Amino acid sequence: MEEDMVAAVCGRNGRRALWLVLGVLTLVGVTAALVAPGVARATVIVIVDQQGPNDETGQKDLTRFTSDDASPAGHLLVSFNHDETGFNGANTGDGCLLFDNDANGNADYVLCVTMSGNPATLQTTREFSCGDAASFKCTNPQTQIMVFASTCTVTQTATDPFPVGASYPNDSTSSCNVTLADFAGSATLLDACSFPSAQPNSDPSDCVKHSTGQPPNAVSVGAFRARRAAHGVALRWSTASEVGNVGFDIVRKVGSKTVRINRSLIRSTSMIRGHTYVYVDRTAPSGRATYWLEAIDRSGVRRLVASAGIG
Ligand SMILES: [Ca+2]
Ligand SMILES: [Ca+2]
Ligand SMILES: [Ca+2]
Ligand SMILES: [Ca+2]
Repeated sequence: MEEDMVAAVCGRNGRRALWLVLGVLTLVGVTAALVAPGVARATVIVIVDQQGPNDETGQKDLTRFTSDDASPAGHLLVSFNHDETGFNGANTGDGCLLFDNDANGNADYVLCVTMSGNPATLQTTREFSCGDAASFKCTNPQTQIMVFASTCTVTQTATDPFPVGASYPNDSTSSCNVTLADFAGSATLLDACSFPSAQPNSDPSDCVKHSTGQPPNAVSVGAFRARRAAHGVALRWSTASEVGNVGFDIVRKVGSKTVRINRSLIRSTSMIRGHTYVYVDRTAPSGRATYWLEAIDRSGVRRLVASAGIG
């Protein structure tokens, strides 16, 4: 049963509550396997489309974005995926990464990629400053930044998070090395969105987090992280809401082999407020692995809501 031990801790008191849980575990003689200080950092945070697979069609459909929390100083390594691996004729894939640099949750800058061809390749990379009035588009005044140092590449990668996605497991991935000096020295990645007509001040066609029409999943996951710990891999996730969600399963993928690592459902601890969960995979292999977090709602519908990799 120890493998199924989950700590559920609320918001701002999370750390204190976590150590309380650790203390209780020690008291009852359980080997502490939850997050220990000094463990290796996860390198990549992955957010999958919060409205699920294929919530938009064709070139509009994005599937995920990533942010590397071990990026070199002065840079931020980020990426986002188009579900399609290529586009026919004059069609283009247009998507932007939206960044906040003053912590108010609205976009101050966007870095935009246009790709074309089959398989899709990079056509242009553009940067804009924005009006800081929305989290999902570059509001006016939108000003194109003509000289910048950030760079992007477009390649096809086997990172489609959705088995029912187009050309699974392949997506077109825009990988960007953001030079923070372009963005007045700091930037937090808010979202990735596709836009019609390559105009980031228009309403988005599809975003990874912001809903563009489809109802959001019952559960909204802010971040899902995997970190190597003393007794396995510690998986930590936070939710903003869990309305109608009954619990979670975690699936580990190594090579082509997938296995559910929790023996019984990891139950949601709240139906309204968000929580932070920690689960330790005690049988984690030493090499690379990908973890998928699945949410199960009251109707028994399960949705992939996040994934995380460990090297
Ligand atoms: Ca999508
Ligand atoms: Ca795909
Ligand atoms: Ca802002
Ligand atoms: Ca979406």
